[in-house]
Amino acid sequence: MTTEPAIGGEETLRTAIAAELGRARHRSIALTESVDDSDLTRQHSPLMSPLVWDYAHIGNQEELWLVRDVGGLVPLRSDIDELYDAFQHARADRPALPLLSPDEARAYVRGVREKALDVLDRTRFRGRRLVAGGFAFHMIAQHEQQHAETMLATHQLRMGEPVLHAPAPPSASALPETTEVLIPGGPFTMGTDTDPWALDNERPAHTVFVAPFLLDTTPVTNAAYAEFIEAGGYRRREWWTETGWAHRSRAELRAPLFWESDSDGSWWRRRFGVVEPVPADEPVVHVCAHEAEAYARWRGRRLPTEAEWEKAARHDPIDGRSRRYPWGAAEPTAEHANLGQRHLRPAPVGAYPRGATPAGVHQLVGDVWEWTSSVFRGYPDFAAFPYREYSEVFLDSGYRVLRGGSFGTDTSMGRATFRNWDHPIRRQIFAGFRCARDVSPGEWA
Ligand code: AVJ
Ligand code: FE
Repeated sequence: MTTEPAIGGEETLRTAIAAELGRARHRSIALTESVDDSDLTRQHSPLMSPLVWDYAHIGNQEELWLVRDVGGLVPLRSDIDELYDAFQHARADRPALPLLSPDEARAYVRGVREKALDVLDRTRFRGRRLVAGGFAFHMIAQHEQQHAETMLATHQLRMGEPVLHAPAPPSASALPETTEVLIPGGPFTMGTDTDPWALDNERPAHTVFVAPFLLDTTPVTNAAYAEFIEAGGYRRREWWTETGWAHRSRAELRAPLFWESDSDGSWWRRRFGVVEPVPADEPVVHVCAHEAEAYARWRGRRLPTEAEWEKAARHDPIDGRSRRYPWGAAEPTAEHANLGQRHLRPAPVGAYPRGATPAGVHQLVGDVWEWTSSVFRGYPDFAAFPYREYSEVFLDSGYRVLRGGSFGTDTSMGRATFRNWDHPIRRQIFAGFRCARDVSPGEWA
């Protein structure tokens, strides 16, 4: 079903979309203006594009979809499509390309945005599925925000003095009453048909049966993770999967990325250029899926499946329906979740009691992406829309699903149907995890 807003609704939607595009642009400008040209064009890590590539790529996607496709306008620069096509050049090779200079990139994205806003002004949000309900515009705003998170990860990898600043997150105000809760077994609706901004991989809505399981009420903290290290977590093969152990050996993993230990055994971390003691009660971040699984096995736990995560985050056992957010239908505010780069770090566990589920699961959304045990697959009857390269080409290829968003994820992707994915070995993303376990016979009868 397409949504066909009334005329008054159409103006409201147009204003809301313009605001979302503006918010995304404000953020990408902040991420690129905070460093000099050499930092924009440099390769901070072979895992990442130069910042100036992300910036021009944001403009290029906007040109392809909003200016050319929706607007039917002539290209501003058809000569650069190939340079900014993510499938043409690996991230590591991008610094060597004849990219637009920082000033050229700024002029380009400004020019594209001017045209895109003209298109927005004269587009009726009906008819073609691409524009129904304003979808293409919101897709492009989400695309820019996703690259803003990627640029934030590049900032974290950048060496040098701090250039980004943000207030500290709230402190813990109400710890969950228990360390784990029972999520009852039975069916729930996973994915969505009706969320206007849901991307192709979140569709369609379908019923999934989930066996009863226990889920931790918080993500795993740095203190808990440090205990795992202390217990020989990185030295004891029995807690790792075969693939995980092989990777831990090859990559010589010894602690989360960006951690260093002191001679007295205490842990320090580098965070956006600041070296600081690792805070005990924040969710651990910058671990790969293999580290998460080893930790879970050590604790007699496992990672939740993607379906378990989504059921815990959305299923309302009273009316049987799936909600948009763990706390209900209200749009995320600063009280609900640590999203949107409002802070440059995860908040301590217990900092967002208002964002908890009715069953008492805290911080499912925000703070850190949570690794799941699920490989990225299409839901039954998945259909790529509007392009195969957003999701389809990544399905069934060994990518692991991450859920819930991080402190660096925009609120527009805070909905509990949103799916992220990456290689299980990746650690530069803002990823942590929480543990789950099966219900043992006789327990929670
Ligand atoms: C959904 C975060 C895995 O960055 O590769 C950006 C998002 N897709 N441009 C990615 C995306 C196209 C994607 N992730
Ligand atoms: Fe992209």
